[in-house]
Formats: sequence, structure tokens, C-alpha cells
Amino acid sequence: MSNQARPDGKTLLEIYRKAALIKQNDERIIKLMTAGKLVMPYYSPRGQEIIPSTISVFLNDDDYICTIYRGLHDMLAKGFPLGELWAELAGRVTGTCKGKGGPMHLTCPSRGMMVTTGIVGSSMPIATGLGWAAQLNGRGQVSVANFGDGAANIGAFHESLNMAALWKLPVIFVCQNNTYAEHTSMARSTRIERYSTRADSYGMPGVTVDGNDPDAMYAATAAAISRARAGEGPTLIEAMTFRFNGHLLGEAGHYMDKERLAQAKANDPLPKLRQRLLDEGVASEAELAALERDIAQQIDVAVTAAFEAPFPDVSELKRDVFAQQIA
Ligand SMILES: Cc1ncc(C[n+]2csc(CCOP(=O)(O)OP(=O)(O)O)c2C)c(N)n1
Ligand SMILES: [Mg+2]
Repeated sequence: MSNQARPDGKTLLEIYRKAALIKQNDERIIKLMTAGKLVMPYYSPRGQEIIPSTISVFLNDDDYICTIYRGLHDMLAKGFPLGELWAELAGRVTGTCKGKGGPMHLTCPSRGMMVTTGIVGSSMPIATGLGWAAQLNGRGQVSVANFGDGAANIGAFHESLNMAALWKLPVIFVCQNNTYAEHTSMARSTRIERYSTRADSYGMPGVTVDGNDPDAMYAATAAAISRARAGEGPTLIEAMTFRFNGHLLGEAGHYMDKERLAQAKANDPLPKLRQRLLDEGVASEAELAALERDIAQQIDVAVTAAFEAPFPDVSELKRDVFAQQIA
């Protein structure tokens, strides 16, 4: 552990800020959905927020990320503008996809957030293609593919890892292993213990880390990023985590191990990180409280503006479906 990169106080505070934003945003969505004010499919990332909060401290605006329906944490951590995010969630014209993408298709290409996809496994080939583009651009950009444990059993996983390794593409494959694919546990999906062992088959490093531990995530990401930026090729990071809600908000979660869920909630990484910031003298209670209040206010502003904005006009229905033909 001693020769591994460790986050300094300022970085830890930034990781906490991102994670606190994800948590508060999640709470606001659930509140508005249960009140019937916001209607959408919601795959809560609560419990998994340390993973992207740590990865994204290494990312620049022009680095690429691709994610899945359970990817709001990835987007928020990379810096999705809150106003445009809430407008998109609420289906309003002021969203980044003019309200026509919604929560399943969040994108913000100007900040490197290239796709949210509902097709399991499809973030990986897209991120691999973006990695190829980054290699051709030659500006040292990296491409991050976020996906779940279930997606590690899809053909696109194998094809993407093989191609990225072969061409030494600057891709970081991040398997956010919450141990369930929809209602099926990992134990019922594979004979192997660790998906990271598959990296060896394609000739790239693979590590399994505690995704809820900022130190472990930081060290794994630092190694993967420096390898990618140096033109040495991709890495597979399997980040172990657990989701606090069911697959889709509103489901009963009958298939989930109740004891493990209770344990995961008791080990919520957010209060732990908050306490660490206090213990290590990185921030005072008053400073953290102010940071959390500021996040709440930012969400208030974004929600209010979103609900005041108009829905797209019906004339927008067929626009932006196909690329415009150039004469
Ligand atoms: C190609 C494809 N097959 C099946 C589905 C249905 N489906 C939606 S989510 C999901 C589970 C994926 O689990 P995982 O990759 O572990 O991600 P998590 O939801 O746990 O974050 C499945 C099978 C789909 N959307 N796309
Ligand atoms: Mg999963």
C-alpha cells in the first residue's frame, strides 16, 4: 500500500463534495417521484457514489465517459450541469437533449459525457471507439466505460476488452460490481469469483478493489489513468459495491439478501468519509454543513427552473432522430 497513490485532503474533500451531491440529488428525485411530481424510470445509484466521485477527480472536461441507466452518479461526478440535468429528467426543452432523452439517455458531450445507455453492455464498445478517437487525437484524453457486473457476461465486454488491449487504447473499464444483475445474483451468473481475472485473457491489468473505499479507488484509478495517458493501454477495474435500493425504484427487492443490505447501509461510505474529513482536520463541521447547504440550494434552483420550463413542442418529435444530411 505504501507505494500506492493516496488522495490528499483537498482531493478527499472534493470526493466528498461529489458524493454528497449524488446522495442529495438521489434523495430529491425519490422525494419528487414518490409525491407524483416527477415521473420517470429511476435506477438509483445510491451506495455506489464513491466510485465515480473518486475516478472523476482524475478526469478533465474533454475526457470521455460512457455509462448506463444506473449512471446518474457517474454524470454528476463528472460535472453534469445541474440545471440542464433536472430539465432533462423532467422532459423539458432546456435539457441537454431538449427533454427528449430523459433519464435513460443523459448526455452532455461538451463536458465529455458521451452516452447513457439502457442496452446492457453497450457502454463498452462506445467507450472503446472513443478511446480510439482519443488515440488518434493525440491529446492524451482517456475514455471511461462504466458498466455493471451483469454486463461483464455480455459479448460486447469481451470484444471491447480485446480490441482496446490489442490497439493499446486509453480506456478504463470500470465494472461497478453491486453483485446483482436486475434480480439475479452474481453467484447465479458466473462460476468465477472476480471479474477482474478476465483482464488477463486480453492482456491488460485487472484489479478488484473496494469501490466504497476512496483510498482503494484512488490508487487503482491513478494507476489506470497514468497507464492510459502514457499510451500503454487499457485497465479493468472491478469496483465492489452494493446498491441501497432495488434494481428499479419502487420494486420490492424480495431477491436481495436482507442481511447484506442492512450491513451495506450500516457501512454507508458517506458518513464514514465525512467523519474522516473531520478527524484528519481537512474540514470543520461548519464547513461541511455549509458545503451540504450549498448543494441543497443548487438542487433547489435547478428543480425550480426545470419545472418552470416548457415541454418540447410536438413539432420536435421527429427532429434530432437522424443526423442532418449535408448537401
Ligand atoms: C442487452 C440487454 N439485455 C437485457 C436487458 C435487461 N436488463 C436491464 S438492466 C439488467 C441488469 C444489468 O445488471 P448489471 O450489469 O449488473 O448493472 P446494474 O443494474 O446492477 O447496475 C438487465 C438484464 C437489457 N436492458 N439489455
Ligand atoms: Mg449489477
